[in-house]
Amino acid sequence: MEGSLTARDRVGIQDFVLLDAYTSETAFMDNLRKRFNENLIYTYIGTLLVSVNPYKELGIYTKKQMDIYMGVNFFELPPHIFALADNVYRTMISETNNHFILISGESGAGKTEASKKVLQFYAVCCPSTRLLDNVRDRLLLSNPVLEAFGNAKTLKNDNSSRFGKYMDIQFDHQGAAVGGHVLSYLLEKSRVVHQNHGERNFHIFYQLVEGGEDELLRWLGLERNCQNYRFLIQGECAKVSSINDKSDWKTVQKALTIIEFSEKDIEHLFAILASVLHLGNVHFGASALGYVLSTDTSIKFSSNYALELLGIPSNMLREGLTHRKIEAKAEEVLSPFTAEHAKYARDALAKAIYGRTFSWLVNKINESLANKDSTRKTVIGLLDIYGFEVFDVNSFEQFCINFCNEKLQQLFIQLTLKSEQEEYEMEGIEWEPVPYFNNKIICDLVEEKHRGIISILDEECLRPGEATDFTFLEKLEEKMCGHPHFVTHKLADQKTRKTLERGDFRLLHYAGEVTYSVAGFLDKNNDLLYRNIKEVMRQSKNSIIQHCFNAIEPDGKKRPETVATQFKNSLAGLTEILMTKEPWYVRCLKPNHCKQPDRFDDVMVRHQVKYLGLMEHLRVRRAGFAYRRRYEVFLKRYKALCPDTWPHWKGTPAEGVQRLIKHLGYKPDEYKMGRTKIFIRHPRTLFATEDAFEICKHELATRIQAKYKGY
Ligand code: AOV
Ligand code: MG
Repeated sequence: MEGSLTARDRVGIQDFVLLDAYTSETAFMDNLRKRFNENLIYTYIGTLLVSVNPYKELGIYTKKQMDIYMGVNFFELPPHIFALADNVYRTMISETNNHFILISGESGAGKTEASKKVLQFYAVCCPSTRLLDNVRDRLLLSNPVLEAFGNAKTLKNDNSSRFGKYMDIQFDHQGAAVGGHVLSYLLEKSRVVHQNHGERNFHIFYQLVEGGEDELLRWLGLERNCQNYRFLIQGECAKVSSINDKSDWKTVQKALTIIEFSEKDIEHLFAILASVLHLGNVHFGASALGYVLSTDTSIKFSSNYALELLGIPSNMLREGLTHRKIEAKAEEVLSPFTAEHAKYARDALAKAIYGRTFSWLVNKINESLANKDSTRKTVIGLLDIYGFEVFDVNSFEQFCINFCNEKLQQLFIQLTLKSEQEEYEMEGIEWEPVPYFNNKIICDLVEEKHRGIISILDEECLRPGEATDFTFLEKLEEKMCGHPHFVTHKLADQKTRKTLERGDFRLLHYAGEVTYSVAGFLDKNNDLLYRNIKEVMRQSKNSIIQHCFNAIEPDGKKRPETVATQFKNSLAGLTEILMTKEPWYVRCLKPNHCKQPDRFDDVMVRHQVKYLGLMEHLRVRRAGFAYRRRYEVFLKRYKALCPDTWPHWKGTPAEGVQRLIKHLGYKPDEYKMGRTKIFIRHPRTLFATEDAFEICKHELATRIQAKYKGY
């Protein structure tokens, strides 16, 4: 394919490992740019796939393309996400073990698109029985539903994931996709009540208002005009040219039926969405003393609708939104809120309703994807989370998202750069260490017990009334002072050139520096909902709300875990899940900031190549060995290829392997013998051995057949 010099000059090299000047970042960039200009967005580093977002349809994801890649050796065709998917699948079948594909890259780099392509490949290409056809449809259609409720337009990406998603696809022993399971991570629910300029609320709201049938809207008391709803227009961009809310609505509706949501479920789900929009329009007037006026007509109008839709007894919610219940001397006293306070209660309720409904939705999808038979299955996990993001103003949400990316980078480092090099050392293989930046120091800064930023934040959340966002910042400054990745406004000039506002702190992340504004940190971390509002919600006639608010709450006395701590723990859980599986990587790169095709911003891409550690990965790959097998395993599989080792080898496995590969004609630079394993440098060596094995198996079978024919 890349035989002639001119072709190679034009399209570059499809595996960076084969690059002559493999240590040169410039050569790496040249190759990447060359290929991008030819619409070749994929390049390998060994088995790792690098992908550059083309921001245009390339026509490379058709059924025909899938057929081309199905069942073909990894390096025989041009790099493609389908080749990776196919390779993972076939390894899973032949080794009957579990795998996961880690898709990473910053916001807008193409993670979600990549994960969808992988899922489509499995749904279309894996064998299936007619019985299981609907599993494939459900797997595929879970995506538009989750995206409608969990994605939104941000300044970085018109379809930005605002939750983290890990999906297991389960296969039976014949390789048919038989089920799935989704784990979701921290939804950015503050978006329900607030959107920055140029951003939108979650897609589903616009889909409903734009696409909902007349009758449905009438029933929900909604008008077909996003401008009428405060929760939809704060970003002043309800309409987005790249998004067709109307047709997306149709897709989601169809998907909901195929995933087997009952008519009642769907009705209740839409009622919840509408009630959130109505809640957003509840306006609180204030008395001369600042207290909320519960006689205000807008409260009545909007909240009547909200109440009706939520199936809540009249007046209860209104009271909950405008008064606090205080228990005094065995008596309950209602104390009125200020208008400010009432707004806060309203927003907290809208967020709680949406957040809990989202969790309900994920559960519902899981019920529909669950495979009930108990035979052993193997899985391929797909990890698609929110990418690293930096805006003009960054808040608690970005802090959590960027921490999550920091953790995934740590996982990547541990699984590739660190453990790979440690293994060579352990096996006694001569090795020139490749230096790399280990971001563990930043992970620790955020999550270390008793000392990290999350712990300090939690401590402040324990001092209601006394602590504020600013006391939190003061504590941070006091405790983190001098940390190489933490900058306060006092030290800003010394460490970075840019100054910092009071009220901000800056973290030097693996992917760059981010300035966080502390405003709202305590509140978002606490995520409190007034008790009497919760009680009101429990009485709802809406089955989803009822379910969401009646779920067992942690023991009243025990303090519920804060948002950041919950998130930290769920990420630790995720790491544990992943560590038991065999990893594969897709590293997505974003070519420009303007979401435009055919623009390759050198500085920007080079920065990503750097922080993703691609050069280091290439160096380790290039100097290292693509395959390794324990001597016993290698010998057991291939011993039939050598008369000395077949059928039984009496010596040590290492000696047997030595004899075997000598017979096969391995050259000295193709392999190394470690303490317990043989290391093979290039995949092609193993492929050749594997081919010989196939022929040998075939011959053996023919011989046996011939022998029995004689009888
Ligand atoms: P992300 O998942 O990495 O960002 P997406 O996968 O949503 O990014 O990609 C952003 C947009 O880029 C998509 O909506 C497409 O328009 C375009 N795009 C990405 N990959 C391709 C491709 N292979 N071919 C054509 N267009 C593509 V975020 O979720 O924001 O971190 O939180
Ligand atoms: Mg995404």
